[in-house]
Amino acid sequence: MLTMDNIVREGHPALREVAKPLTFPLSEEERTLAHEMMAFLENSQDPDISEEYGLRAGVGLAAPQLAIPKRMIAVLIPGEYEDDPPELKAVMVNPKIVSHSVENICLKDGEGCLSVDRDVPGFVVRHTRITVTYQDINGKTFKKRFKEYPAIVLQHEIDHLNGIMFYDHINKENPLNLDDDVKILG
Ligand code: UDB
Ligand code: ZN
Repeated sequence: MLTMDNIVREGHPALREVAKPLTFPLSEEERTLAHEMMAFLENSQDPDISEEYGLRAGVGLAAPQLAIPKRMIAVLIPGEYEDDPPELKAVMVNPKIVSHSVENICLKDGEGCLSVDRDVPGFVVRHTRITVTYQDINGKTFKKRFKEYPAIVLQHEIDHLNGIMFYDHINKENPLNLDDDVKILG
């Protein structure tokens, strides 16, 4: 199983590369990767398993974080209440933001990253709503709209496919500067 030891940290060149599109059918290895990435998120959100293996509770993971330069992400956003079905559970292959809102949003407490072992304060401004095209592991194509928290997570993960880290979006001079038309979530 994947643990924090499999996740590369800032400074590793894999996090700054532009990942390559996948072609179908996926190889056996690529299908296994998809399942392992989702299993990591599930394990990380399980209190017993995460404690036993020292996992941070993750909502998203991108293949470049495993030093695999391929355009694959996994997202697992829990439902509002315990035992609710997940708000979003998906492995997305070749995800692409094809349109987005003019309105922007950011998380009240900023962002962190499984590949970043420090607190980086500052607002990370994202699009409030996005339309994403992607393929599932079988090559079926989807076009879906996401808003608010799921949209933020997807933008964070798709950034990883393009070598972009969350703190690249933080205003260097004034990290807590925010245009007054940006919505704050949380
Ligand atoms: C995370 N987790 O996974 F609302 F069950 C962050 C870390 C960096 C703190 C582990 C997170 O926000 N957990 C969380 C939030 C909830 C409910 C819950 C767990 N990521 C993903 C990442 O680093 N992917 O590359 C960072 C998030 C910051 C904003 C979007 C993704
Ligand atoms: Zn990240």
